[in-house]
Amino acid sequence: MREIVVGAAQMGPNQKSDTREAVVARMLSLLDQARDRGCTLLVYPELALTTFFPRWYMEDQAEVDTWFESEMPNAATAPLFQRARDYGIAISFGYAEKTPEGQYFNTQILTDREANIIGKYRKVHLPGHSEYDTERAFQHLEKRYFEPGDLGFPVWRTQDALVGMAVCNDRRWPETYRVMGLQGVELIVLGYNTPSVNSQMSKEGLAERLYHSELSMTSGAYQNATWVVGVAKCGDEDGHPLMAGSMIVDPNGFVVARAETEGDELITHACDMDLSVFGKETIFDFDRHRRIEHYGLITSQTGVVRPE
Ligand code: CDT
Repeated sequence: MREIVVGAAQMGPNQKSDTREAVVARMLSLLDQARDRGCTLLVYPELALTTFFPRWYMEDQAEVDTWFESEMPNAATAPLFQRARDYGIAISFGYAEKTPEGQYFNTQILTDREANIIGKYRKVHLPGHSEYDTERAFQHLEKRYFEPGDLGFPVWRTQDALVGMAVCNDRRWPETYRVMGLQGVELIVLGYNTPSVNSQMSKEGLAERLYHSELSMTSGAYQNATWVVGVAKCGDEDGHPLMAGSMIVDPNGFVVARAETEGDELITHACDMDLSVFGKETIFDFDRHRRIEHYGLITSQTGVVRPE
């Protein structure tokens, strides 16, 4: 059996005033728990090291830069890499990346069990807006602070499996899963920071938000016969609630582990990679059943064009 014991390290809130060191201390505690439960891969959320800073409008680039990491590992995260290496646990987490060329991305990395970074993914689907929006209950300025990812949706071979990554809003787009599905992906790991209410429609509350998140991940898993692990940063960040709902979804689209709290919480599952084989060889055997002659609009057109 090709098994990866996956841990989803849901994190409670990071306040604006929290230092990277304080956050990493909590990540280390989750790593200790993951070791006790036999994990070989531990997944943390999007922007794990900081608060979800795109809710704050900033004009001073020097201030914006304080939320970004210009190298990884760095002084604050070195203890996490060191302990992951000691335990032989691969890790994946999200952070705001500033490149040496001065580009800014919403990034997630994947290591092997020796803590070498073997994969990097940069968020493709950036939600929100780039200028201050007076119509919203709160801001979501990802389009202001990040560029769309430039690495596509690669898949890496590690721990005898094919593993891909996505970040938050990416999980709502079927293209995300399908591009990795076409590379044979067996496990997709993703982190998210999702506000508990819709900033543009206050009556859309927590229940709907949790439902849409689950719907997106379970359908992506089923339609591509892959494991999906979604990990939240959640709880109240400086008065702004983020939803929880971290889960591990099997290749048939069933939730096999689910977080129960809105704080630091580890959920785990021994994921059999071979569970994806049946779906990939039958109903979702892309080679036999896909009809690409009818899919051209998906890559030639971005928005909706209605007939006259
Ligand atoms: N972080 C992130 O991508 N959050 C979005 C919120 C969308 S509302 C502008 C999400 O899809 O969960």
